[in-house]
Amino acid sequence: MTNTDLRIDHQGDIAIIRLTRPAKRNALNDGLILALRDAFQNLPDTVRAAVIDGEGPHFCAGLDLSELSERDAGAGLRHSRMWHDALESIQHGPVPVVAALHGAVVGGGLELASACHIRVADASTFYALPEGSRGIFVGGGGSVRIPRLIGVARMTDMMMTGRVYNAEDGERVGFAQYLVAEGAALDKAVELAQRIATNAPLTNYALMHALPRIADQPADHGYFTEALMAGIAQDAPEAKARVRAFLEGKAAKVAKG
Ligand code: 1HE
Repeated sequence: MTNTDLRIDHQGDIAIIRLTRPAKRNALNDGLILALRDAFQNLPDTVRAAVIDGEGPHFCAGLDLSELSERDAGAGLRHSRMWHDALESIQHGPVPVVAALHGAVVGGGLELASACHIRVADASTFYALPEGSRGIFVGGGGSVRIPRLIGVARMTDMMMTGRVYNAEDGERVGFAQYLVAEGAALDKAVELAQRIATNAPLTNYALMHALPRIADQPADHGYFTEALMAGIAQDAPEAKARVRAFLEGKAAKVAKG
């Protein structure tokens, strides 16, 4: 399916997936949500990592509110499940995803960012959940993912009081793992994606699929899942080759950060 509000560019083994609806601040209408889902479900096998960014002054203004007014309860439920499906195809999709954030990262835009594995924010970024003041609730998985980043208390505060976090405070509380100068988020996100793409695919798979599930398990189950994943990962020929390369002095040492 082609949607002119989404563009996919390839840079080596990195896919750069860009929201291109700047006149509407990249607000996510149904067509754009389905295009995002389709993009992640159909990434070519050659892609090893992806970056999401947004054209114009803002990353994403969230749900396209112009589509909200006519829905009844049943349609609202199905709409939310459609978002879940799309954002799930990012979080538990084929490759790690780095979000390049700037300007507004609000409502469903924050839900989209939360479904990515790494978030890089530039100094213009701000985070908000205006659902509280619009009389609605999050519907794109935000109530599950956002508390895992910043905690239930902070999310409650954002929705109850309309609190907006700036870029610096957003990094401090855990929205973004990286904070960069204004205009530098995309370059940094691509740099990180390129680094991630050099990992063994099974390691990236474990980080995307096993780690968040282990975090949700009771400790005893988590240890067991970890052991299964560790056994599977170390059995891969690529893991053996990488360890051998280190032991033979042919692989990079860990350098001081
Ligand atoms: C939109 C949307 C939108 C902008 N749906 N049309 N999200 C919100 O409540 C955020 C609403 N948006 C804003 O607060 C501001 O637009 C921004 C802070 C993001 C950007 O401000 P600014 O001054 O740069 O742009 P603007 O002039 O407000 O917007 C430009 C146009 O985009 C304008 O349309 P125009 O026809 O008058 O040019 C806006 O109406 C339009 N626009 N945001 C529709 N969100 C799965 S559930 C998720 C639930 C939610 O996400 S609720 C939160 C929705």
